[in-house]
Amino acid sequence: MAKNNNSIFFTEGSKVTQDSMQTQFAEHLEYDLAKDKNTVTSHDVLMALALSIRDRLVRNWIRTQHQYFQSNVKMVHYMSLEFLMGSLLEHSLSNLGLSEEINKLMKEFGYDIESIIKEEPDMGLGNGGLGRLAACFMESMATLEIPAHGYGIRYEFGIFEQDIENGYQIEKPDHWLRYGSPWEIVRPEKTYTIQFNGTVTAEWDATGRERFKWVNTDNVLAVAHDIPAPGYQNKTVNTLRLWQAKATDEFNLIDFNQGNYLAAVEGKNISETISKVLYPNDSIPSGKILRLRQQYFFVSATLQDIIKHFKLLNKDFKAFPDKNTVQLNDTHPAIAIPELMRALMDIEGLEWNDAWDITTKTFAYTNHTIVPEALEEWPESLMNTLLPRHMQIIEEINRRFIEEIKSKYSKDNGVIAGMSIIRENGGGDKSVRMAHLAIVGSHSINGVAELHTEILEKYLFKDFYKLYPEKFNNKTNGISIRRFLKEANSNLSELISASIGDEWIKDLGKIKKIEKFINDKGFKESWREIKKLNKIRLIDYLGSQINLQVNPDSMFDSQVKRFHEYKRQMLNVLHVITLYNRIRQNPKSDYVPRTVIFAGKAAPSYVMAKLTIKLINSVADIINNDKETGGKLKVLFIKNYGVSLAEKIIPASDLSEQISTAGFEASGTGNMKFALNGALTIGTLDGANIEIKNEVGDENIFIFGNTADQVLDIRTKGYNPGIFYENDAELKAVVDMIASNFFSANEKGIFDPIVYDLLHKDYYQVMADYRSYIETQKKVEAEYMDAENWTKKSIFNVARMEKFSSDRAIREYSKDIWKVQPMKITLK
Ligand code: NBG
Repeated sequence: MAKNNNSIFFTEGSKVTQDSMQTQFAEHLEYDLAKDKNTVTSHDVLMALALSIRDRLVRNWIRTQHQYFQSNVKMVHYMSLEFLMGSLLEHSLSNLGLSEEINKLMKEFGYDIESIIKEEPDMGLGNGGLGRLAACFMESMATLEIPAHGYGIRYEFGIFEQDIENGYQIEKPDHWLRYGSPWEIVRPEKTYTIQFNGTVTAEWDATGRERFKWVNTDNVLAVAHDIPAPGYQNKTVNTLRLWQAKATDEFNLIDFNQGNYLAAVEGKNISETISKVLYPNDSIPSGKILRLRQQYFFVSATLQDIIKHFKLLNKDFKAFPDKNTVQLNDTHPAIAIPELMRALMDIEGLEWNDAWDITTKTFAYTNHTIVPEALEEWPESLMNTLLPRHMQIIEEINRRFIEEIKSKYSKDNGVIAGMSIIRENGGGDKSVRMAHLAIVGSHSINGVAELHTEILEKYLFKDFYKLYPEKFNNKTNGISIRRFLKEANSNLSELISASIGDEWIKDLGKIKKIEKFINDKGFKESWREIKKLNKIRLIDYLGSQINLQVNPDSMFDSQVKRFHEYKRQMLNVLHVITLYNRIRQNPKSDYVPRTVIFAGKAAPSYVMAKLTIKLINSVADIINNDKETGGKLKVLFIKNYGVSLAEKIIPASDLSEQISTAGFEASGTGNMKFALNGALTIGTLDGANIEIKNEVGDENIFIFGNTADQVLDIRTKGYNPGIFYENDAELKAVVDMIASNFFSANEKGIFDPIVYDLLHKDYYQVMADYRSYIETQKKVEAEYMDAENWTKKSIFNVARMEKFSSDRAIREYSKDIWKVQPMKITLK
């Protein structure tokens, strides 16, 4: 692009001084977008601004990559099928330290930065916690100057857009790339061939060794698209490399030669579907062949990329694990284990033992869920067709592993069958347990909160833990402080910085200093004022989407996360109906006005989760239109939850609902985001809630319900939810209302499956925790009435969040698992 100051964007008499940012902006508008001030749209403004910001990132990006290369540094490769990045403009501005300057500049040009930011579609390449964690980790790795790459798929369609029609969730495609992304840079030179299907041949080489070849395969190309991942106000810019599937040029020759040109081209479309769409399932399996193709596609491209890079700088593969460490984000990329084995043996010519040693030293595996249906298994028949060489390798890994079990651990056939990578399902039907493969092929296995890791060791992977105790470790999750406090809650972040300085942004331990203000009236008033401003900002942001009056002085009580039965949005609904009944029965009593906020998507195939969304909307309809409840209770379902919405809802919330059945939420990260923004948690002793409680102190959190041990105990002894219904009049009234179509007069019977489940199954023990939850909500109200006291607790929550910074998590991964050191980028 030409660099001059004669852009047609500047008009005569413009007050703007033409320094480089202004020039860049104007030039991008003119030369990249071919617009002048008469034709410019808000989308053009976004693009031009983003491209100008990217220009600023690029120099450091090149320097960073160059310095990594020059010093042949050990790299972290974070392999993840999901990266829920959210929007990048505001974040890049903040990390570059340009927010104020650009604010001013845009104002001078007559634009409002807020609306430009709103224009950017979220990069929603993930479902929920797991994908967002990957994004927070990218940010922390860059901030801590850890040499790292993220590797994933450039889905053309990210997580679906959720609409609500007549209370039901409707899914619409998320065409985030419709008008192109200003952030990505295509790297045609980084294109790799990915093989599928075909057969395996074996021949003896000159040294008398059997060599395997994977031949007659169907090939697809993987093309790299790079996104910059900048650190907070340093020079590090790491890379998020996303692969796009492209057809090879090898047309189907038979079709082609017979003059059937179109049929020949059709094959191309099929191969390109690999990177079309993200599977919208969170903690439930898809089991689809395309999903396995996606997994292998990005894993193979990534390993080819890593190996190619390695060979430019190193000769001996033994050094591979000293230069590379790969973190497998759940089992989704676990096929990387046989793929690296294949590459090392079949392509690079290494022997099994050497290849295995390198492989296990390279990989580390993070488990993110114990929900049994989410543990991936692939049918052997599918693997044999799609990845025949990998299936052979897996069989050999398993054969050797079983030998190891027998010699070191147990000869019991039951134990062996339970640990085997290949599950025998009877009748010759077999499947590959990806978690077992990941455990056997990695040197580290971690859970994401203390309780979760304990559950892995004690139950889910008990035998593996006994066999390999040294492999297991805990790494409690964390969140990006920059994104979720500094950017999302700029008012609070300014108040904090004005009071204690801004070191907390890079070192969250420093935020403790705000504890000295707990008795400072002015500080506390500002604290409350900011919460109220954030509520108003949220209401404004939602605009016409909500057609009811929301009271910014009411308690904002939020449960925002994916819909899943174990997360128990149902329990929250039962509380809402209970409150409604109490208000109707005693309208004159004192109530804390509440706005109960729900947001979240359900997997399109998850019937119960979708029905829960419908129930919430139906309950909201009745309650919000009942004059009796008026200012006391409102229910809000905010549609299309995503990162940008989270950044608005969380800072506006007073109460954070973290009410999963104990033992099921591996960690949770929303819980951390709310506490960091001064919301108090009502929650079970589950996931990271336990650690939050330990940090903030029992008096600053509301804990209720059965513990994980009790939940298990109840289940083992035989659980009868009907008893709770019979013995609790208030609960009975609530369930009866749902059953008698109080909320579904026009669609009678639609909630019958919910009622049936609550009374007869209730796997997640909603009924068992109801009473304790209701009583605890009562305590919440009492505490909320005392604003001074509540504010104190809110401050304590924020002050004690050090542990939940993703910087802490990344430091632990770097030291304990990856063995990597930070590298300061010094190149000029
Ligand atoms: C989710 C867990 C959360 C956890 C995130 C990040 C999956 C499969 N798991 O509890 O449910 O916080 O992972 O670790 O998305």
